[in-house]
Amino acid sequence: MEKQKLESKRREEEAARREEQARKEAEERQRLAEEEHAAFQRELEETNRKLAKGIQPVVLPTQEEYDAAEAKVQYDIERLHFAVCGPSGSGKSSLINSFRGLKKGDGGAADVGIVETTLEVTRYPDPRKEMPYPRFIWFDVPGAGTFNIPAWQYFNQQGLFIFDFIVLVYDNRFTQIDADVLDNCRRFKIPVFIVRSKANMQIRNLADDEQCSTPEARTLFVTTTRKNLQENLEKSGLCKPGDLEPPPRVYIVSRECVLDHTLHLEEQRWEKRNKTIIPKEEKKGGRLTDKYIDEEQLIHDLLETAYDRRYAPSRSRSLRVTSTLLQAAAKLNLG
Ligand SMILES: Nc1nc2c(ncn2[C@@H]2O[C@H](COP(=O)(O)OP(=O)(O)OP(=O)(O)O)[C@@H](O)[C@H]2O)c(=O)[nH]1
Ligand SMILES: [Mg+2]
Repeated sequence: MEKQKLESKRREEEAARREEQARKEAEERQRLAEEEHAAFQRELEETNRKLAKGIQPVVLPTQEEYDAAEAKVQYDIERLHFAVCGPSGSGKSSLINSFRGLKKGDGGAADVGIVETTLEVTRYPDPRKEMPYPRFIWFDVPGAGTFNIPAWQYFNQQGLFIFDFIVLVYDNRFTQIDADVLDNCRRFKIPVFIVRSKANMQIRNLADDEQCSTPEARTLFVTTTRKNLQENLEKSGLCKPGDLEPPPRVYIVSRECVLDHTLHLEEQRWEKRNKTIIPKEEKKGGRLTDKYIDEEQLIHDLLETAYDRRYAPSRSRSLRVTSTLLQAAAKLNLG
């Protein structure tokens, strides 16, 4: 009798536990649904606000476009995909070479030139053998605003929404196309690095224009670039007082210094692995440190963000955001 009572009590407790678990799961489903609904509402309000202002609404990718972009870049969940994009001739291919420790003309290096060179999204796996580099794939994305790629279609047509990171390169003026890329990166929650390239050339030109010394031209170039980007971000509504996120920063670099620092890091790693010091005169990297501006910081931040991205469960998050946007697009009939 006693045993029966105990058994029936155990069953009651088990039933209560299951009921509690089912209640919690239902609550979680409800919370997720509300979150998605809220995200959709925000997107809808934003689109309506833009339509009311006469601004062309955001064109969101359809599921087919999303799948096609994934297939085109051979998206691999185990890898990290860096898109290097920006205006034609801004130095994207040169930067990819430097990030990969190569210079123009080396085997496997991207083509570089004064005419429009990169016309197709081109895939460059990182040739370095040590982690995390075998996970990195660099993508050279054709320039925006050229004869071949109409500006307004740039982000979607290049399938930039698929990438894990975007490096946005500009060499001259920060334009509306660049601002649109940033806006889209925020929408798709893609970490973005804004890079002002060809610093060495720009500083030389500025010293010439202003008839000043190289150090003076360098200070002027750095201050003006940072101030100008900030103003442009504010003008495009990408950075407002009271924003929770810090405003995006600009990394001012030259390809030769990016290469110099990349080679320096490689040599440091080699020395550590082999417990040997490379004689100073045989070193290829670390020779131009007095010319560095933001090269070291850029490489550091790229690696750190890649590390966070690799080990945080954010990939599923980005897919969730994408699916929310796709639903929003379907409801708005924009996709
Ligand atoms: N001085 C200097 N020249 C650079 C630098 N980076 C690129 N260039 C030059 O700028 C020109 C364009 O460089 P690319 O790397 O081909 O530029 P891109 O953005 O890939 O060009 P497209 O593929 O045509 O869009 C070339 O003549 C390069 O040699 C740099 O850091 N310093
Ligand atoms: Mg190129």
